[in-house]
Amino acid sequence: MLKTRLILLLALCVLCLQCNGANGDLPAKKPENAVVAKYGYEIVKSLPHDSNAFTQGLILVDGKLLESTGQEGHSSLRSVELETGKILKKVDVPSPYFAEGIAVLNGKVYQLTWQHQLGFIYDAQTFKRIGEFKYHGEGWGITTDGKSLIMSDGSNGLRFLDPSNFGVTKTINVLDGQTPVAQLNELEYIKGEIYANVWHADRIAVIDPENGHVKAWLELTGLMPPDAVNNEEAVLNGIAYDQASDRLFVTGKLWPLLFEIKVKR
Ligand SMILES: [Ca+2]
Repeated sequence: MLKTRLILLLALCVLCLQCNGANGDLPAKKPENAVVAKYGYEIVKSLPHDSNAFTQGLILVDGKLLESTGQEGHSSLRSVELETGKILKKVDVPSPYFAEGIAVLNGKVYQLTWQHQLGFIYDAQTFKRIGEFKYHGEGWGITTDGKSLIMSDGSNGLRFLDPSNFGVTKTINVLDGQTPVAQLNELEYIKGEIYANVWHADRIAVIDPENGHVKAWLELTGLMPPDAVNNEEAVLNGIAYDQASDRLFVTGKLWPLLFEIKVKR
């Protein structure tokens, strides 16, 4: 009897090992349309923001906000006091240019323009214009991983540019599962991930810079009450990360407020 039980037990063990051999040796394949994570938010602080600023680029450098504003005839590069929204320094971008995103790398501000395939380079301290650069297609958002400039152009592609010659070194296609995420707008590189506004969406894509996969959506619905803005183009656009204090700020075009938020994962 004991012998029979032992044989049965042995047979069961062999079966289990075979099962593991078939399914356990390889990592489980991720479904192609796996639902990505959704992150929530908590408002840490609400701060004043110029409700005439058509925000197209937002970054935080040395505790000060740098902001690029768009629209022809109203475009600018400005330095803004974080706590008060007071404009500390501003240079206008003349017509016909429509300014877009900005990034700071090695003491220089790089500013895109929407449809002129031309970017401007400024000294980050003085805002003196010290150069220009060209690119194909439209310019929407721009950020940096500390080596490359990374730009969006309204499609689901993000281009990595070599800042020494503005050549494209890599392009990633941003996908939510298998679905392209087009109209990527203002960008921010945060701790190895790219955060991207999507034009007219109340959420931010958190993107893997290696392969373009959307790792999560930061859902920001309700951040700015709809009745607080009176323009259908007054949409969420503007992400700034302060590396020194690990703080995250977001705003929108023509929004009267800028929010420090905490991401709830
Ligand atoms: Ca940004």
